[in-house]
Amino acid sequence: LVNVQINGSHLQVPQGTTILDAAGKCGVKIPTLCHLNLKDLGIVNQAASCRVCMVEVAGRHTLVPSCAEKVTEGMVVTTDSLRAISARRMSVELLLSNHPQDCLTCAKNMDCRLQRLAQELGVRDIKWKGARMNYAKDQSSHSLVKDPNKCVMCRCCETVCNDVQTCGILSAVNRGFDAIVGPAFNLPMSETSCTFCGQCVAVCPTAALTEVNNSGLVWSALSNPNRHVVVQVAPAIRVSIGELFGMAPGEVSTGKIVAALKKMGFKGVFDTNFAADLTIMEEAAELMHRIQNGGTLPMLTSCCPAWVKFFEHQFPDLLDIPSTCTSPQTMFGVIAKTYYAQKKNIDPNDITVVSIMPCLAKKAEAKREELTKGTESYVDIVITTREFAQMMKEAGIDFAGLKDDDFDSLMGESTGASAIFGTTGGVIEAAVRTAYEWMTGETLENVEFTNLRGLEGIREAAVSMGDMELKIGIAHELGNARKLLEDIRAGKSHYHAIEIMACPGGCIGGGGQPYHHGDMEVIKKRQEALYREDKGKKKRKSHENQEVMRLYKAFLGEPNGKKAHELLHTYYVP
Ligand code: HC1
Ligand code: SF4
Repeated sequence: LVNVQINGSHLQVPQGTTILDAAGKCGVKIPTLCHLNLKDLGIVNQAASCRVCMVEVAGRHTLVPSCAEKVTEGMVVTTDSLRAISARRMSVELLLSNHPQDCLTCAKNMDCRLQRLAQELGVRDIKWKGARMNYAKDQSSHSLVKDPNKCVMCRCCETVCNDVQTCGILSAVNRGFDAIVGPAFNLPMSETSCTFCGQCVAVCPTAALTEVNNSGLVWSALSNPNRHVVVQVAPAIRVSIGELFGMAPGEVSTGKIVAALKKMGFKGVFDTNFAADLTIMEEAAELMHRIQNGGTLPMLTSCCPAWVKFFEHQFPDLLDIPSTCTSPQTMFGVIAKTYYAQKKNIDPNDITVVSIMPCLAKKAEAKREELTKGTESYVDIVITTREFAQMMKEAGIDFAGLKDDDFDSLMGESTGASAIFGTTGGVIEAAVRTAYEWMTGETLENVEFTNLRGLEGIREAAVSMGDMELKIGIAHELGNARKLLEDIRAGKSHYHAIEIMACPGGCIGGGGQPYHHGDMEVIKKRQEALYREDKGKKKRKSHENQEVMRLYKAFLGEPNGKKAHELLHTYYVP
């Protein structure tokens, strides 16, 4: 242990602790901008570029960045001297001198760490008025917008993209005054191997990286009397949206979401969980078929669109191993424009399907050529949790005060199996519940496969199914997925089935969720809420979903059968 003194407080901390972390231990908050510590992953953004966390160390002539400087025995640190505070304020002023001043209309207004710092440090005037960067915005993708003029070179996005996701899309480009973080050669994002996972957006402190905002499209569809606008809500939204209305992380607000959507004028308010149960019917059937007929194993889940992009870009030689099932989002869109349209006697061309997703990659998924029919999509508009919350604020909806309402029927019923889709390990647990009963012919009494749960990046478990031991692998975050894929490529994988989700914790940590700033405690709370939701359901296996069973009987035929294949399965493109 090392003895240090911070603002007069004496404390002992382990060797190797930074001044910033030591200060935190004695309740001294040092402001930061570029600091990002993904503790659970052991990944820290090492940039130390913003110079906001400068402090005084006795005996040193210059101030030091507290995020990068480690404590030493007997160190005496002052964080609140006039000199330290002035230096900090000057760093922020310098950043602001080259930053667009459109805070009032900025996508990150009230959610921007630079803005908050300026406010906390009492910056009222910017002494330097100089040249400004003048880059064009990159709006080439369906998922994210990159505005280099708002880049503060904190490198958080680069750390997440390279070290966590191993995608290597973002790095420092250009020099000196023109330096920004972006793709090599400043290529448009749509021309890179970006997966659109949105984790760079999740950690960007400013509006240099934001989502493509589709809320205006939803408002116009809703106000068009000729459109029959229906909406689906992803599993992960219900355990996070409350955070944007002052509720605690992990409060479940399914009923309030439904009530809000009905107030907003949607003609049908449905549940992606219904489609998740449908996905399990197809995926469990496909897994059984592969096992019983010597098909390609392991089978990989295919519901996460960033993961799909990742394997298409990085492992084009393995395109036959993912399940051919489309995602629940897509399955919902397909069923809405076929079965639902027929049942309700509505021309599918008059239906607009809106999705509320925790994910930026879902926006791109909806536009994939093979998932659209002709020029029309099955899913027309995708908005994130954040956009949905913003829309409710625009509409003056008092979310926290809403009375619970129920999803509409035909595509509104769901089981506990689908509730857990939103967390890492949930999709494979849901698939196992159904595959177990189908393969053994026995009733599964204990549906909770706790050995599949947790938040470790890579997990494995074996589940006995009659004579067979089903070996399962699970990974979340793309860097972990890469490891499992490399084993498969090298012929070293022993799994029958693997679940992969691109974001930390699965969809609960998606790029469209309330900003979690890398705090896994928030993600843990959202995860616990999903397991509570599952526990509270009477039906906890996807094949017990009566609306799904009726859909097969009246329209689809057999799971994994001809019609189901035509409508609910896809292919992958290198
Ligand atoms: Fe997900 Fe999925 S769970 S991908 O994480 O399979 O986005 O929530 O909607 O489609 O159901 C996301 C969440 C979501 C799909 C489902
Ligand atoms: Fe990298 Fe994901 Fe951001 Fe694309 S969306 S640049 S893959 S972190």
